[in-house]
Amino acid sequence: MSDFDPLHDNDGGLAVQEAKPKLKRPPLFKVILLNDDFTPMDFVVEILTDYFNMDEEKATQVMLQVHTQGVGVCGTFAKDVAETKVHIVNEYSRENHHPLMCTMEEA
Ligand code: TYC
Repeated sequence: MSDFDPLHDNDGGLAVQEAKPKLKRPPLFKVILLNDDFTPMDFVVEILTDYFNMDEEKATQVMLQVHTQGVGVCGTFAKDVAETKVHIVNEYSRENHHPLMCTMEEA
C-alpha cells in the first residue's frame, strides 16, 4: 500500500517551499525614427500624428529631435504592435517615395 496520506502534509516535518511561478513580463520595444537628408519635415510630423497619436506640437518636437540628433523614439510597445507600426511606417514612406527609416529595439 502507498505511504501517501492525503490527510497529512507528507513532508516528514520539513519546511517545504512552493516553487514560485516563473512569470516574466513580456519585453517592450521602442519604435525609432532615423534621420535622413531627403524626407520632408512635414511628412515626418504627419507620420507621428497619424501613427503615434501625437499632437502637432509633440510631433514637431520629436521630428526636430530626430533631425538634430539622428534618432528619436516614437513610443514603446509590445513586440507585435511595434513590428506592425515599423512595417506600416516603412510601407507608407516607400509608397510616398521617401527614404524615411523606422526601426525598433528592445526597451
Ligand atoms: N532631415 C530631414 C530634412 O532636413 C527631416 C527629417 C526629420 C527626416 C526626421 C527624417 O526621421 C526624420 N528634411
